[in-house]
Amino acid sequence: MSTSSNVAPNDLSAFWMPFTANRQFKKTPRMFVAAKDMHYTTSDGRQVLDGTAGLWCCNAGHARPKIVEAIANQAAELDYAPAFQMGHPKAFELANRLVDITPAGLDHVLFTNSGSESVETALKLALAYQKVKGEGSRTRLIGRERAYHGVNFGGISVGGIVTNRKMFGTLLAGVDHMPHTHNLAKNAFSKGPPEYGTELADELERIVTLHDASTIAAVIVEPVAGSTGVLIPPMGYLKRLREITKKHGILLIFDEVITGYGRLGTPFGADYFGVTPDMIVTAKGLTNGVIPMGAVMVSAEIHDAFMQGPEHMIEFFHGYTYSGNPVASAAALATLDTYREEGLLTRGAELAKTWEDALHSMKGLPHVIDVRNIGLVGAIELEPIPGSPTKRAFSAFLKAYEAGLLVRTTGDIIALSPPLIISESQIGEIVSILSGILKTLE
Ligand code: PXG
Repeated sequence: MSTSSNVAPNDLSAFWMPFTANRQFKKTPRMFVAAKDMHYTTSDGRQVLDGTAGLWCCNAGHARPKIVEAIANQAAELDYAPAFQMGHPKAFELANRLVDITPAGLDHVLFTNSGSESVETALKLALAYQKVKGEGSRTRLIGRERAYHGVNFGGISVGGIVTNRKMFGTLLAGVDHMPHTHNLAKNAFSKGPPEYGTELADELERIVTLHDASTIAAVIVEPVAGSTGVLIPPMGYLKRLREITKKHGILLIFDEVITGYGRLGTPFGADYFGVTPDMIVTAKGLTNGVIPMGAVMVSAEIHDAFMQGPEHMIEFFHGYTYSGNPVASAAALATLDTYREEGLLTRGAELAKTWEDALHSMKGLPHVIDVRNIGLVGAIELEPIPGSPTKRAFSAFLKAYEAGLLVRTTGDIIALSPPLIISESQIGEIVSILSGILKTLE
């Protein structure tokens, strides 16, 4: 048996790391030991510029004083309150604050602990809503190829990631997928939403015709698909999805785990694209990544449909031990304060042009087959090494880390999503480090 006294502090074998090449990592570990504002400090004492806001979540940068203080105070004052049949004021305050910044009509909030749980919550709510409305035949869920909706069974079922579909059995039944919208032949080096592909939304009509609208509960999409490589929707595509779903009585769920809380230069992707879904799924930036928490914002129509029957009965049979946890709620409130005080939910719009120009200066560098951007998100897609997909981008990631820059890679795509506090000169730094590396890649 291991105890804290007999495990060497540098023994890395026990922790089976998530979504990580464990053997590669443990041979040459990369450890962060501190973080402040735009930088991480490594265990060998180097500063690394955060080009990815952690994992797309530290939108206000690191170790922000208000958030740190709120967490400490809350832990001392009220550490935990039962989430079921009991309440505490900060969860209610937080829900009100979220409703204030969410598009009109999304008036109610359910809390979770992660993006994955927010996705499951939204999918279950969609099915239960159709049931309480008397449309219980609407059991089908529609997702999209190359979609990422977290790691749980509902999310991997509506998601469109081949490894999930290959590795984890039969998944949920009754799910269909729209085609993804990524098309380099037509759209490479687009600035902002690409022009070609709006009509791909009409694939939803085809799916509705195939299954009949009376069997379909909801469609879920990421406004911008993040983790499969920053796939930006064609102009007008999301509006068209909204029209089709409305016409057929199908709920539209936006998974804004990445696009929420200022990433596109607007509070939510829904604002950027001018499309209001029936639910918005969030997490990550809600607490600046500091404490795990997610939130699902839902329409009054959905909420009200459940508020019937005897008043002592639970209306929606779902929730987590930590839904609206006091310390997480305090962290989220302090995060929203920080966003408001520093104008961060719209700062991305002010920086978007500088960001766009900086990224597109990498067009023409070796192996670069696309550069794309929206708000404060960007991607550089590389030509894969023949026979060794992902290797070229992974080696760019390792070299960037050595050179003092944190990037993310997925396949042969380098993704960038810095904290929204980034300065123009730090944008320049990202591009100059990355350009240097791209020139040296095999
Ligand atoms: N939906 C979307 C759209 C996401 O991007 C999740 C759900 C799941 O969230 P949780 O909190 O359960 O991880 C995500 C998460 C990356 C990366 O670098 C992306 C995510 C997570 C970690 C890394 O692409 N997205």
